[in-house]
Amino acid sequence: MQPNPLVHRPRRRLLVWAAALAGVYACSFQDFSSLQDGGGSSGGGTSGGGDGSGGAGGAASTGGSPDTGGAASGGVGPGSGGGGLGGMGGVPVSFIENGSFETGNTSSWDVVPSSALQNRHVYVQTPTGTVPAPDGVYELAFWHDTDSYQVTISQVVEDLEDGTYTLAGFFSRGANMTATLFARNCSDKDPEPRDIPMTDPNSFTLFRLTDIEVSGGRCEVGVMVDAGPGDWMNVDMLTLTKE
Ligand SMILES: [Ca+2]
Repeated sequence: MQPNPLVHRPRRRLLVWAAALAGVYACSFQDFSSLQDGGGSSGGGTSGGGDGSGGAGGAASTGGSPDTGGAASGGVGPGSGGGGLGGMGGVPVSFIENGSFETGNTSSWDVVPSSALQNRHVYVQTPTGTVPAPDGVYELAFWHDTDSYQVTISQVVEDLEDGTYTLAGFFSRGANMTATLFARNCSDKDPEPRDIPMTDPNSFTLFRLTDIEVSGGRCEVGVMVDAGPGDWMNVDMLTLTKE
């Protein structure tokens, strides 16, 4: 698989990233294009629930909209500092660790309740259907065949410059569940959480929470799910970028 553009990389690899952004790594570049150009979604769809029941396959792609298009003003790049990548064409940095779940697990994320992992209400998987993950080989999945559950997966990002940020991700989900994208404890005027809409089950849709004001360097971002038996959502490529 091609290098994942969203995990943190040592800066000595900037040339590699530059090559990736230039389109040498076509697979990754497709995702960047969606982010940069405001295209609706990438990837070929969703794998459905943990048993693969939703994986209808297909290379569906949805168009952008004001709500779902364009996660960042200029794409997402490597690094964990706050300085951006001067001389790299203004490529913004995603400050989220393991936002594409390419560790194969939920490392760097807080899962509440933690029993949701043991109970397999949420887990990292390789797609179980024919539809690839939007980025890399792993995706986050919420699904259980018999349980109703609530779970939050979040990450406290630190050492942020004061400013305005956007949280974005690729989502594919079925009916019935409630899922929200949130940012909290970022300043005294946190944005309202946004409901992640139901999507075409055969595609991922880029969805974002904008105008996140950060003051004081810290910001907690994540996804909250309230689901019943059989409800499902797959998530990939979560990013937090400075606007
Ligand atoms: Ca991934």
